[in-house]
Amino acid sequence: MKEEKYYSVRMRAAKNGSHEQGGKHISGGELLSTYCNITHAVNTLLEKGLTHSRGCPDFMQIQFELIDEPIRRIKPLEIKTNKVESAEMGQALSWKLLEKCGIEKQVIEKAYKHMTEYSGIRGAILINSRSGERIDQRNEQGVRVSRMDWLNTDFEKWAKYYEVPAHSRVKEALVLATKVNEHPATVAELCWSDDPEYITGYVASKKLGYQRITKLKEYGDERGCRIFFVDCSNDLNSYIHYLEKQPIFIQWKKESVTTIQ
Ligand code: PML
Ligand code: MG
Repeated sequence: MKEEKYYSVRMRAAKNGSHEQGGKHISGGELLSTYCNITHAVNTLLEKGLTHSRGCPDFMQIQFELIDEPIRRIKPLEIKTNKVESAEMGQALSWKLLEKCGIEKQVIEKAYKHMTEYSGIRGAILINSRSGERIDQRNEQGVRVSRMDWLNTDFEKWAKYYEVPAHSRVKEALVLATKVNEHPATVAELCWSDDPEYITGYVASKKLGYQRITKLKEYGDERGCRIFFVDCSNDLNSYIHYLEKQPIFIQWKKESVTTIQ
């Protein structure tokens, strides 16, 4: 049976002009949709961009395009929620987890510096997992991971099973982390939200799964960023191509549950 055709639907919103004009990044979003569902997908992203706590956008772009390549289906990373009482404790835990992924202290230190320097950019920044140097050349744009999704019905079953809030934010972050960490060149990912009203962030890797940390910054802080620690001696361009272009659907089956430490 031939698979139904899917479209990648994307949104980005900014304030004080477009991103290209130096406007402040407000929100971005990614969905995969069938042709029949495009209106719904566009409306979902429109609503997301219009209601973000970073502010009201005066620029928004929503676009869709047909996906020609076959869509890969992968299972979500295992999830663990680490409850911490302060941002300091949360950050200390993120260091510990990154060290468990084999990343040296001085590289983590550099990553945290990048985090402050590049906070507010709309894509992720890629750093060499051994030196800590930034390796993508995308400046304030960063690399935007795209073409991925998870059917809501499947996600909701998963969220119920793991007793995790069935919020689109958790879904979107886990979809992205799963896609990124599926690639053999990704050593780990560190993320905290640029939403001033959202203080939960995470460290993710193949081995550790998706490790949510309930407090990584102070409430009201607009700084946030995604950093991928990459061991990519072979081909950075093909790595970036995977992040931007490889279509991925997350699929979950209760039978495939494994546990992480
Ligand atoms: C974001 O705001 O997009 C990043 C949110 C990361 C954490 C999501 C969660 O697991 O609660
Ligand atoms: Mg955001």
